[in-house]
Amino acid sequence: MSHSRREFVRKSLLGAGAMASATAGLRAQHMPAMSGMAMPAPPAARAAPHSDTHSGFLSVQTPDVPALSYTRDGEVKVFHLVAEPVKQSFLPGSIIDVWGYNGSAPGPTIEIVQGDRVRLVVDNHLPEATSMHWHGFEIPPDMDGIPGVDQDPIPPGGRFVYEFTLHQEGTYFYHSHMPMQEMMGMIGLFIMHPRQPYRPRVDKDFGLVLQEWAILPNNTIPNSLSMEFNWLTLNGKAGPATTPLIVKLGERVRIRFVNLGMDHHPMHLHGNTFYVTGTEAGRAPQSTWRPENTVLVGVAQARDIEFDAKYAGDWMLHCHLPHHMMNHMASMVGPLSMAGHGMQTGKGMEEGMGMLREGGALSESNGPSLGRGTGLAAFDTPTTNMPLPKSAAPAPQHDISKMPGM
Ligand SMILES: [Cu+2]
Repeated sequence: MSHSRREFVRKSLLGAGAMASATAGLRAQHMPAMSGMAMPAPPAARAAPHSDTHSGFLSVQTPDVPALSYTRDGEVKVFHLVAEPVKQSFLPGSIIDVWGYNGSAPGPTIEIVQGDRVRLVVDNHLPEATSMHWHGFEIPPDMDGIPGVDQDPIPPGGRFVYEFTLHQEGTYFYHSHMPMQEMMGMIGLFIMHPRQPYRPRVDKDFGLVLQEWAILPNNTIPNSLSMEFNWLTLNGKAGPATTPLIVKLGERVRIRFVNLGMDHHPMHLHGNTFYVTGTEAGRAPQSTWRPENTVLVGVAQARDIEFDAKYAGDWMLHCHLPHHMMNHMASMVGPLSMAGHGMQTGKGMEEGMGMLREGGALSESNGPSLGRGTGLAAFDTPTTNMPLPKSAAPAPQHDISKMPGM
């Protein structure tokens, strides 16, 4: 291994079983504030790259998700979010129609410093009403964003302006408070930096939003009613299109996970031991830290992990639910589609939710057609979810009747 090769520990974020090798653009932080401007910067300024610090604090990097810059109105930091349809590339060639904010799903990352007063202008460019909830924020109820309780829904073409002072610190997020809009992608990270930096300080700070989607064959629109999901994305990307988190050997690293979907995700890091240092309610007391390598990130939760990058190499980071380790349930596509079963466009709610009408998954009628094949049955199609060398390629079809003992 060359010296330069050893200098870097490369973290590969993967939702599937293949190693990602592409390096990543890392996101940056806010534009310098422009005093006296109450209204948001134009889109070009919002997308502009930033340097590596944020008001003296280390900025959180959210690969593949832009930062949201702000303008100033006196002491108030003014952010502008536009709820709108987004075309999100989960993988090259898989362009999915989702909903998000400012052209991104998840929405752009907001960073503030504990004690800041913020104004959040939310415009609704969706074809239906929406509202914005500030998850876990200790703010007045009329700013909590619950339609029918705290405010009227924001109609299509409408605007609602939220404004409050934030005394908390930690990993938070914003999301639409319409459940089916949550399942269309409407969430974004909201980082509250503490007035005094956490100890020990980290050298790299990353944020990852976990989302899952049910996208039926030949569709580009997620089925938000489905109870079964076939895509897991990290910051809107499925492995191997996820961007590796690049750190130097010896650096202290923080990764902030946020999860909004129908499943909890046990996020597992290879080759390293970490400590859970924070939840969706801020920093955890050091007395509660314990060594782990898998952290369960429940729905609507945030978990911060920290570790010292002591070991050079490409280390996989993935949800350990076996189905969530596959892209698009790739190893099941062949047998399912060959047998003519599985979720299909235009079917009823039960099928869409993975509920079977013709007996259970292990029943005589469904058993052979659901789940993966073994390569032995006549209708099996050898499938794989990664390129393999010829010697490891799936075997050709067997005639099961000619196998020994049959
Ligand atoms: Cu998972």
